[in-house]
Amino acid sequence: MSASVEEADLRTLACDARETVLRAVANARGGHLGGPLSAVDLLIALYFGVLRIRPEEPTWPERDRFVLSKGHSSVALYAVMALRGYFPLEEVMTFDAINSRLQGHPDMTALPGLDMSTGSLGLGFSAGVGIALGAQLKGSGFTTFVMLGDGECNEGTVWEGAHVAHRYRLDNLVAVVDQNGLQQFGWLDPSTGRRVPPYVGAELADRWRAFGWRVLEADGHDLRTLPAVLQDAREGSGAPTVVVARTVKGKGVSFMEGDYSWHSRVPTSDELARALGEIDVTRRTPERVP
Ligand SMILES: Cc1ncc(C[n+]2csc(CCOP(=O)(O)OP(=O)(O)O)c2C)c(N)n1
Repeated sequence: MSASVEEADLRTLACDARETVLRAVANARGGHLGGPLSAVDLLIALYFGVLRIRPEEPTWPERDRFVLSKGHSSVALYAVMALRGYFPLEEVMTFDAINSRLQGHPDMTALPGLDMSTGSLGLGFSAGVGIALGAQLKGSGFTTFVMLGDGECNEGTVWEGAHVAHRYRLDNLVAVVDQNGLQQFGWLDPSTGRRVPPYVGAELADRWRAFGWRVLEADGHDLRTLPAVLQDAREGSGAPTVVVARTVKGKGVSFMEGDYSWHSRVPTSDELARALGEIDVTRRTPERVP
């Protein structure tokens, strides 16, 4: 079932997850960092405060479903699943190895506990809509949560799925958008040389609203408030709900934050040591809001 964990513990768990993400990508010499680090707090809030799951019984029929549609952030999901007890934390160090269950993009045929294989942006969300529709038709009581990136919301399939979810009044479906304002490269603003966010200001929330969704907005790093917002999201009635969560790409490591070039860069050993040092300071400073 959902674990009841204090906010201070959630923050420690988030530090543990960030450390694991950094070590796993450095060890694999490949993978993504910016998107996984922006998603960590949302994943911690979901897995430790919201999802009704049984890690020891991953196929429990009544479990809430979770689909990481931004599948390139798999390493963060693996870190959080391991911390929640699905498998040993050490296994995350096999990330992306040829025979590992923990592939660069989630493979549900390899790892129990995954509800969908993802990686092609937009498709995981559509699958989540289908899972929720199936549950509605069968009268099943679980909620389906799907996490997307804001860059991913450029995909046409996202809006086709959003349309269908509203058409069938899927109030058992919650989308969580990790709105970190950056994608892989994105669009360049030639006048400033800076990257233009996929959606500016309230534009993204307004679009979901225009598609008939109930919209909740949140600080995607505030573990004091996130569990309650995500809990509220599952209480929708008559409409699907989206949580548009403001986040920072590369969150937790100062020299990665807000820099799109860390989307999928591997840290040098010096950069890794500096990054882990920063995570450690955050872990040992309980009053510091990361
Ligand atoms: C259909 C498809 N096109 C392109 C890619 C390559 N790709 C992987 S991640 C990414 C950027 C995604 O941006 P966003 O959704 O904002 O993710 P985040 O910033 O959270 O990492 C792209 C283009 C892909 N995985 N799937």
